[in-house]
Amino acid sequence: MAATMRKFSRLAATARTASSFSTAATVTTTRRHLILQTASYNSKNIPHSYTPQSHWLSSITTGHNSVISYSTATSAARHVDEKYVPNDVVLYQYQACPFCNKVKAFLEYYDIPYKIVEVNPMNKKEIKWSDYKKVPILKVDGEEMVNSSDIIDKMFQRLHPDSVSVDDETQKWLEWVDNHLVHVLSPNIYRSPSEALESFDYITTHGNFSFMDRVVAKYGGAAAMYFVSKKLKKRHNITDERKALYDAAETWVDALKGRQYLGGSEPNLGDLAVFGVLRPIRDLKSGKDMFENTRIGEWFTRMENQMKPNRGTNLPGA
Ligand SMILES: N[C@@H](CCC(=O)N[C@@H](CS)C(=O)NCC(=O)O)C(=O)O
Repeated sequence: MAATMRKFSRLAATARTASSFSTAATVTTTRRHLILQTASYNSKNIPHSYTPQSHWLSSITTGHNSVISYSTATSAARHVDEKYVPNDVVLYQYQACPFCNKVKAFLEYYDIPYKIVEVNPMNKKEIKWSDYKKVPILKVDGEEMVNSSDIIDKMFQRLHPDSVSVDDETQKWLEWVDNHLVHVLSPNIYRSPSEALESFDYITTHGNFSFMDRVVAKYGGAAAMYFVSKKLKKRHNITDERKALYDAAETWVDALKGRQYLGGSEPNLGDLAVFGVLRPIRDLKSGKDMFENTRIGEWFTRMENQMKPNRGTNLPGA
């Protein structure tokens, strides 16, 4: 009985995890010291020499307690004032977490080498050492960084030490991602029993679960999240979740105003944030529907091509 209760309370934790796709506290971080990416173009900048070739699925590796190593190419840095290369970067994450994927998009775009520790959402034993109970957590040369927007702010400052403020347009879209776009995701990916199962199949296949936890989480989590997503819809005043997703995608394409990226000819932090949170739904039914029914596909493909390819190999447990 006690064991069953424990299982259910862990399942509830998994459902909470999944629901945080959409319920995470509203974030309105002010990026006080961020730099306009374009402002840092100067003679010190190292030019691009990029070979677009990655597809996001290529970065997915499964396995329990897996640490996946991502190394960088030796080639050019992005347009940064000075090349900042930390020695040891570890991302504690859930593979399907939109906030974690935001951080990953940033690291991959800036060609920062990092390792991944896939956290088991049922016991979170991999992050027991931290007081922060969520992911992403980024450890940079031993320093703990939490909260995706704050992590990106900090890392961006280090890449661009001669900082100026982020421009208002980018700031607006960064807040839109945290306050709107992420909330549209859960009602979509858990929309129907079959989509909820598809999502949990993805979550449990790519996450860090024991065999039994995987089975329990897949079916229990899908059922729980199907119902939770209806509540989330109400909470965020969403009536038609697909329309909300399509509208968000179209809103973003309109925001580009015909530019290749929000950042112009190169992605900026706004592009990376939108791309990061949409990446986990890319191959789910909701993501496929979004690509079929909106104009976002071309920009998304351009962004995929901006990511560094995964050259990593699986390493033994964390
Ligand atoms: N505002 C945070 C939200 C982070 C968040 O809610 N993460 C979820 C995973 S998507 C989480 O760890 N939830 C707590 C849990 O799993 O118990 C951020 O941007 O990093």
